[in-house]
Amino acid sequence: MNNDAPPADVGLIGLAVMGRNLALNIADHGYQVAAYNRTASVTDEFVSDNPPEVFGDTGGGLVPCSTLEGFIAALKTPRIIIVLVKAGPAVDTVCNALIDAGLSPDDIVIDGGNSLWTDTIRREKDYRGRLIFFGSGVSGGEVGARFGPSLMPGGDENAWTRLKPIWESISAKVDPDTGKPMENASPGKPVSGGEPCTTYIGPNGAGHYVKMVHNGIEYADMQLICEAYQILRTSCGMTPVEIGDVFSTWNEGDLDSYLMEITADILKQGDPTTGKPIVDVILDAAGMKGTGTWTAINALNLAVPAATITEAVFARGMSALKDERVKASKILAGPEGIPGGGSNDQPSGDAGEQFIATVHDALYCAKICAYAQGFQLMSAAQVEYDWKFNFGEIARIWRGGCIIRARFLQKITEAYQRAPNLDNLLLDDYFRARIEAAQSGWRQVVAHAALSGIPTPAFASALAYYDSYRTETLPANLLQAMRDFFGAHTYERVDEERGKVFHLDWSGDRSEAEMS
Ligand code: NBP
Repeated sequence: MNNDAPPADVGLIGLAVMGRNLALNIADHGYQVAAYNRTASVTDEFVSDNPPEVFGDTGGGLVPCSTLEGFIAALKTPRIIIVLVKAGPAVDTVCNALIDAGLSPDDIVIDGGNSLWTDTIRREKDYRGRLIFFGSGVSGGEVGARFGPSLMPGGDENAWTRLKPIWESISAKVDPDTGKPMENASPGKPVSGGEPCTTYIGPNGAGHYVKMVHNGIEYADMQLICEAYQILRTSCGMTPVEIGDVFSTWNEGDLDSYLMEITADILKQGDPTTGKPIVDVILDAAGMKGTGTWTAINALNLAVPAATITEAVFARGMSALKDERVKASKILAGPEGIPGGGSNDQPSGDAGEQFIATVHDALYCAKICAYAQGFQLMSAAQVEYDWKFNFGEIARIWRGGCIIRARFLQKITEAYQRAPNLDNLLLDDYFRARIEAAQSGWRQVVAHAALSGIPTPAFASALAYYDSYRTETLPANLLQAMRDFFGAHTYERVDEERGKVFHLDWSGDRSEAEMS
C-alpha cells in the first residue's frame, strides 16, 4: 500500500473483468478506491495500467493494497467495501478473511456478483454483528461496469443510505425526457445529469433476486431474437447481413434495444479467418452460467407460468446436445419429409416484406409476454419472501446500463406508474392494444414455423401463455376431476365459494361430499 495516499473512500476486492471496470468507474466519479485482488500481481498490473492521469481532474484514483490488513487500514471508517469475486464460496472466503483482518461491525460489504439470492439472505443473517452484508445486482457486463451499469441494491436500508451517493453516481443515466440511456461517458469524463439507473430494491436478497429475474428475461429476449433470425434465414433465405439490416431497421422502432443493436452488428460481421459470416462459423451450442436456470427453478417453485423464460433455458440445453442433434437430423423427418424441417417455399418481393413484418410483430408480442412473465414472477416472489417491490422503479432502472435496456422499458415504467398494482402487464391498456394490433402476425409466424418444422419454442410458448391467460375456462376442470378420481385430491365447484372443496366417490356410488 502507498502510505502517502489519503484514506480511500471505498474498497474493491476482486479485480477481474467486473471489479477492475467498476473500480475505474468509481474513481472516475472522484472517489479514491482501495483495490485488492487475491493474486497480488493482478493488483499491481491494474494500478500501473491506470495511473492518476486516467481519471483526469475528477480527483479520483486507485490505492493499491497487497494485504487485506493494508486494505482495511486504507479505508475511511465506517468502511464501504465492494466484493466482485466469483459467485459462490469465494464470497464467504472473502467475508471471513475481512473479519479476521479486523473489519468492524458497522462496515458494509457489498456483494456485487451474481450470487444466488438465497445465499444473500443467509449471508445477511450470518454476518450480522460482524459486518453489514449487502447484496447488489450489477448488470451491463464489462462496458456497463466501466461507464454505467444498472444497479439493483438489496439489504439494510440504513446501509443503503450510506451507499446511495456512490451507487447513484456510478450507475448508468437515462435522459428523463426521452427515457433513453445517455451514453457519452469516456475515461475521466463521466456522464453528468440524467436519472440514475439504481434504486433501493428491498431487504436482504431482494436486489440479487431482481437481478436474477433480469437475467431470466435476458435469456428469453435473446432466444426470441434468435428465433426471429432462424425464421428469416430458413423461410426467406435471407443472408445474415440482410437480416442484420432488417434488425437495424427494427432497432429504430418499437424493438429498439441493446440486444437488437448488437445482434444487427453481429450479423454483419465477417469471420476474420474465412470471410464467411461470423455467425456461420460459431458452433450452435449455447453456454450458460446459471441465472436463467435459477429463474426457471424459482418460477417452478412458485408455480408462476414463466414459460418463455423457462423455454429459453431449455433451448440452450437443447442446443448443447449438438452431437445428438446432428445424428437426429439425418434420421427424423420434418414436414413433407424435409429432414430437420425448413421450407422450400420462400416468400419474396411484397410477400417477403409482409412476411418480415409478421416476424417483427411476433417478436414484439412474444417479448411483451416474456417481460409480463418476469414481472409476474417478481409479483409472486414479493408475497412469498416478504418484499415490497416497486415495479415502475424496477423497469425504470433497467432502461439504461443493463443488457435488456430497451425503449420498451419506458412503456413498462409508465404502465406501472398508471397502475402500481397491475396484475399483469398484458392488462395495461398500451400493451393490450399493441398485442391486439400485432397478434395476427404472431399467430401466422408460429403456425408457419410449426408447419415448416422450424423450432420456435419461445415464440410458441409466449403465444400459449397469452392465450392461456386470456382464456376464461381452461381444461383444468377436467384435470382436477382426474386428480380427484385417482388420488382423492378434491376439487372446488364453480357454483360454490372458493376454498370449499369436494370429493366424488368415483369407485363407489358416485355421490359427492364436501371435505374439510
Ligand atoms: P470471476 O467471476 O471470473 O471471478 C474472478 C475473481 O474472483 C478474481 O479476482 C479472483 O481472484 C477472485 N477470486 C476467486 Br475466483 N476466488 C477467490 C477467493 N477464494 N478469494 C478471493 N478472491 C477470489 O470475475 P468477473 O467475471 O469479474 O465477475 C465477478 C462477479 O460479477 C461474478 O459473480 C460474476 O458472476 C458477476 N458478473 C459478471 C459479469 C460479466 O460480464 N463478467 C456481469 C455481471 C455480473 P484471482 O485473480 O486471485 O483468481
